[in-house]
Amino acid sequence: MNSKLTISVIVIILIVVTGGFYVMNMNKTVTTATPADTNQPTNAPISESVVPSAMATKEITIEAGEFKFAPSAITVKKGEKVKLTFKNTGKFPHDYVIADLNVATKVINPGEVDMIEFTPDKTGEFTFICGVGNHEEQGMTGTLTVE
Ligand SMILES: [Cu+2]
Repeated sequence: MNSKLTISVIVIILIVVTGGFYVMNMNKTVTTATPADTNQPTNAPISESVVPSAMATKEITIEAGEFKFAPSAITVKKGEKVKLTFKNTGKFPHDYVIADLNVATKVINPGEVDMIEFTPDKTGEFTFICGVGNHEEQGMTGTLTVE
């Protein structure tokens, strides 16, 4: 094995890899968001022009207690990204499961919050439940409607 040739090849690979990282970092710097205009109200809706190629994200908060979800009926659109904040306001651990859509939060303890994101890819009515113990039988169910 020619060791000079081997070293040359390694050096060339290092240059290519380093150059690649440099270009990737350049792109990151360019796409970094600028701070919001301080004159704008902080909770102003994001204008649709910010995300021209995708539908806006639907943000939903669901609270879990004994033994119910609030709200227990939710409607979203097919293909719309759903950002779900799940809060346990009860006294027992709870989770949130939509088996038909392969969606589930972690089991969280009282006072905890879990956040998940999913994009429904089919329309219909899907039952969601709490999978802990017999909470489903005690009333922890609801319906997610995908239009
Ligand atoms: Cu539960």
